Amino acid sequence: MFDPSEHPHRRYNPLTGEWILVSPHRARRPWQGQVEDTPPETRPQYDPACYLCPGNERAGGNRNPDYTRTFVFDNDFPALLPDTPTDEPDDHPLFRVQGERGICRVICFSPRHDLTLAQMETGDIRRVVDTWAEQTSDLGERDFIGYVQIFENKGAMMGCSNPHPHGQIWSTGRMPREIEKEIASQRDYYAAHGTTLLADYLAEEQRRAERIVYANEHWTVLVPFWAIWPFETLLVSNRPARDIPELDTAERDALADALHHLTVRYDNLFRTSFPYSMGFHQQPVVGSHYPYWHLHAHFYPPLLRSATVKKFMVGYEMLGTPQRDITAEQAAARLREQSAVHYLNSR
Ligand code: H2U
Ligand code: ZN
Repeated sequence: MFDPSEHPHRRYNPLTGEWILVSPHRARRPWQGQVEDTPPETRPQYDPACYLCPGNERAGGNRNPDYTRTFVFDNDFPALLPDTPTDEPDDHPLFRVQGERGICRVICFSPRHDLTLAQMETGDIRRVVDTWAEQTSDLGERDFIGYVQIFENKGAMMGCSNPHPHGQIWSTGRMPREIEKEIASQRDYYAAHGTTLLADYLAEEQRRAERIVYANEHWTVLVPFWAIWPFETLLVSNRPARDIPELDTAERDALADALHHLTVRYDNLFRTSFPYSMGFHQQPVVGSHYPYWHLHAHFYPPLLRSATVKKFMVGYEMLGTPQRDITAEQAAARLREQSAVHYLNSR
């Protein structure tokens, strides 16, 4: 009889409408829990050579203010520009091209060069949540912006250029590819059931209680049933909120708390500053009818077995379908059992 902890199988991702492959028989050897004792990287609180530290000069001669909480600036090397022509100059159906407008910004999470979200006080993470909300509203008011993508790229392994705690925002005229997929899935689900896809998914995850990593009154952190990355997680607001600006005080506090608990557990897992790409999926800022949208964040971390052994998305993953060995249930159990105290603070 089929046993999902033993037999190779496919799992369906209802948010994207895509299947993934799970090969649990390859990961059955017992978990060693071994960590390389890599000495923690020590960084100064202020780095005179850092282009994100307070008071320092950035590319193009701009100087950062002596900021004390968060600081946002327009990216000096933006991938998108606000005044690009948006027509489709080539009408050949096999050579489609569209001009795309946008605004790119960088958000410093803290003036402290030596911190990360995992090491910041929850009250200071809460400032970051407010900044994300302000930025979503501010960019959303531009008539040429249709979607605001907030994200953080953390760690050299993810191609992040600077360890100073920071994230980015790319806002675009049109919908990004992942958002297009999630619009279609959430819209169709809502039309058929009258409830949001993630509200029903969350209720069932709470009932099954196998993949939940952390939960507070307003947010739930879990390894999604259809996770691709070994320790991928999904943060879901318990209420079907549609975007960050809509969150009330208690929900913002709880989001900061959930981010704190998740990032601390990530760091503790391999006793390293855990690399990842994370970002929020909010309702688009154009139009006004997104009752089906349910605010959430994805964390996509590359590490597999230790601080240095990462999963590669190559070969069959590139040419066929993404595949994983350790199951989502095993990954959730490992994250759940981590201490809620950061390992650097517990020596
Ligand atoms: P990462 O988060 O991937 O490290 O990128 C940092 C961003 O900072 C990157 O998009 C921008 C780069 O364009 N940047 C500036 O805006 N000004 C600078 O002086 C250096 C880097
Ligand atoms: Zn710095």
